[in-house]
Amino acid sequence: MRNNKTILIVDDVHANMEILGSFLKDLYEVKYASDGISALKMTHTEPIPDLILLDVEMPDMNGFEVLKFLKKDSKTKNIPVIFVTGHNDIKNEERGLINGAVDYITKPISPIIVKARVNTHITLKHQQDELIFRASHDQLTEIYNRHKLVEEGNRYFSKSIRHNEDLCIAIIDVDHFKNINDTYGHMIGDEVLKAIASILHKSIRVEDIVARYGGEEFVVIFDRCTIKDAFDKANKLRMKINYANPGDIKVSASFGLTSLKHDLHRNFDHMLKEADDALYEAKESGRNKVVI
Ligand code: GH3
Ligand code: MG
Ligand code: MG
Ligand code: MG
Ligand code: MG
Repeated sequence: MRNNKTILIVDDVHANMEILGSFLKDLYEVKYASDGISALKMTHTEPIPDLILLDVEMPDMNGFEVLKFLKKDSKTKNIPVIFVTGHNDIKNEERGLINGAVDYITKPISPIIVKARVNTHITLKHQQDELIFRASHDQLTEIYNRHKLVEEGNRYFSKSIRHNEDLCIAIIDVDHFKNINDTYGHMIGDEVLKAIASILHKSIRVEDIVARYGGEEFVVIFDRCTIKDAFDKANKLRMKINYANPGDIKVSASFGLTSLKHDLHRNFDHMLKEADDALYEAKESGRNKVVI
């Protein structure tokens, strides 16, 4: 059965590429590169390969060098690499595996063995991707979960301290959400949460972060953003939520906003605490507003 996975075959000898391609192309999308440089380029163009079959002996850049570049780049370091080579000495196999190749196949190749090994590593990679996604995303809204928020929050915090940059965060809490559940039912409540998550996700810049913090609470991280700009952005988000009327239901949310004070804040948790205090004030003073 054919699936939507892509395999990149890298070999300087055209006939070798064709042999491998001939029995993989019915099962996978196959891309070809005849040298290291074009192979590395192809790992950055869609469709990104899910697995690479890599020759060792190639002019200009050999397979080990290609592997080294792949491992150095966070975007490509998790693509499984299988060496397919005429070198059947143990030193090369050791070198390939120690440097992070998942497998090492020597010629002459058996199509059945190549297909089986490729299938094993494609499956493992798929399962790993699935686990990473589930560990970092909220199931209902599919935006980042709290675990990922804390991880990213700490990363943004350190980066902002290091480069002396502005950083703001908002905690957003849906107003009287319990009433929505009580009036329309929990399922409709879920749809409202999904709609709000989608508004937030679509409205922020790529460098910003949005996560589901808890039940009906979200956090937005505004990267390199002054408190004045973050206040404007938060108000725009608040109004978008007002105008959304998901399922014809009127919803609003309160925002607690804070900025990183380089001399005061020691970690991301302190910012969360301060944003939460501001949120409490927003709730106390009438809801549907942004409080700093
Ligand atoms: P306030 O304006 O003070 O924030 O009032 P509220 O009703 O929004 O706050 P409260 O904390 O009393 O209620 C939050 C509700 O959110 C209670 C809980 O059942 C509901 N909730 C939490 N998670 C989910 C969820 O995943 N789906 C649905 N439908 N409801 C949820
Ligand atoms: Mg070669
Ligand atoms: Mg709440
Ligand atoms: Mg509450
Ligand atoms: Mg609430």
